[in-house]
Amino acid sequence: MTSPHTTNNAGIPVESDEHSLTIGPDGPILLQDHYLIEKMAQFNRERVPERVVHAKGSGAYGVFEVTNDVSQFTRADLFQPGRSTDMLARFSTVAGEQGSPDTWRDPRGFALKFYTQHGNYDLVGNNTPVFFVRDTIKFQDFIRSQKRRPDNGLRDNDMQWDFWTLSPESAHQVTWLMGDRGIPKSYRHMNGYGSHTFMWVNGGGEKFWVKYHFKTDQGIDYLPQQDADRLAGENADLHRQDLWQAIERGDHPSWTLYVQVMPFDDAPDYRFNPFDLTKVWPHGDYPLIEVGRMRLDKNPEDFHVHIEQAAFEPANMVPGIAPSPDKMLLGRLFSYPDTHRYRIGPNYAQLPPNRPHVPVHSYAKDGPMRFEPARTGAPYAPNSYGGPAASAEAHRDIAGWRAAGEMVREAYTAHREDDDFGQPGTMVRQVLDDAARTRLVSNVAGHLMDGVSRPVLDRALRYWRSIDKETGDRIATAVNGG
Ligand code: HDE
Repeated sequence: MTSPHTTNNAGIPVESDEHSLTIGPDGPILLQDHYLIEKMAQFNRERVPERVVHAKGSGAYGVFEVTNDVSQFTRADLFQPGRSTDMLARFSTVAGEQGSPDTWRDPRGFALKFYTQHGNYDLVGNNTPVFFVRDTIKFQDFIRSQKRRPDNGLRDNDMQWDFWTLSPESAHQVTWLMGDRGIPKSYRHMNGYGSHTFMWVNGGGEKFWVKYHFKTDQGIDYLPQQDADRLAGENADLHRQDLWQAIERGDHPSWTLYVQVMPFDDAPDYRFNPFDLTKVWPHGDYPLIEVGRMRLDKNPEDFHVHIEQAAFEPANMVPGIAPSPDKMLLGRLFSYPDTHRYRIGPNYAQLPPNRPHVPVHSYAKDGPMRFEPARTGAPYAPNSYGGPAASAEAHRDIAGWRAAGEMVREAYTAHREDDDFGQPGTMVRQVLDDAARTRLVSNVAGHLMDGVSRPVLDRALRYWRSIDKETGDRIATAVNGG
């Protein structure tokens, strides 16, 4: 097969990719070498800004298939019996930049986009069921404490522990992060969680609170700290490579989706605030109900187009699914489309990974890089020319919860177990075995001995003793060299 002739971006054959146009061999370069200028200018614009968090990631396309009948809980199209829905997944680390190692200790993003019959449903979760903070207003401070210092551009464990120990609601997520699951063996070997509580609404208008759990069918597996440190130097792209190669060889990774369902009226009297993102719902209270399976079977044709420009947004909820009063989730509904407009551009929703697989009848028009023509003749609503009209039926789910009262800035305190250290303590004592507890102690001590100064260090030891006295004492002994 003969290779095609190179063309410029306008499809015109070019003369050379080796020599620019000059006057004589030593002469000045000519401005009319349009192709040279196009090449340089295009190169200068190859990057879009990396994501401010979750910059390093990898993804693939796949299919979600329903395996159980949950229509009694939701009318969402993608969860109806027999349904199969195309989807995109992107996994990521959180704090590292684009080129950072895949094996650094960090939560992992687990972002999903389902191309449903009622438009895109995005479930933008993590590989952990909880988070470090419970109010959106703390997120920016939290992330700054985890990323680089403004003065020397270095990451700094002192800063991390300073923030964590001054924010005791972080204890559950920090315990999780410092344990085995803080460094998954690969993206295929971790679970995914919707993390927040969401509302589901069935065909009869009945409401439920739900939490999503995607359990890996490859089995949970992790990397010990020493192996992860070594691999970070040997192959920074280990998890990207693993995912790509597994799909290429036909070993398509899959996850089984389960939900926990809480009856709507249980929420006010539950033992802790069910909308608090630092808490899990014990399975004894609300057992897992199987929903379906997602399988990733197609690598992206072009990483930049399909993965770098993928734009996930928690506000993309389809009929049958709605937000809960989780303050983190509510903040995220605003933040994501805002970042996409800045990072990718205002018409980001038209790009291949973001485009719904159903027709768009929006009145949006124009703007930079618009390439889909507006499909409405009269670009305003209401109009007398048969333009699209909004449907009260489609959005009845959103008007889902009652709220009344004064404007307040208030902590959750109304429930019996709204404390910060109870659930992480249970995790250490009842979920981890002896060997896992020993690795936790060693991971935390190693981290604390790397640049954490007093008084932050003392506060960190008190924090761990509040989670679990014995574990805290063991960490103190390791740190103080006793
Ligand atoms: Fe994100 N987060 N986040 N986040 N997040 C972003 O969106 C934000 C939070 C998560 O693969 C950003 O496109 C706020 C929780 C994933 O493209 C940004 C808050 C959870 C991804 C943003 C949170 C997540 C992001 C950065 C506090 C798990 C990567 C670039 C309320 C349940 C998605 C971007 C992908 C990315 C904001 C907290 C998951 C800045 C304000 C909690 C998986 O918009």
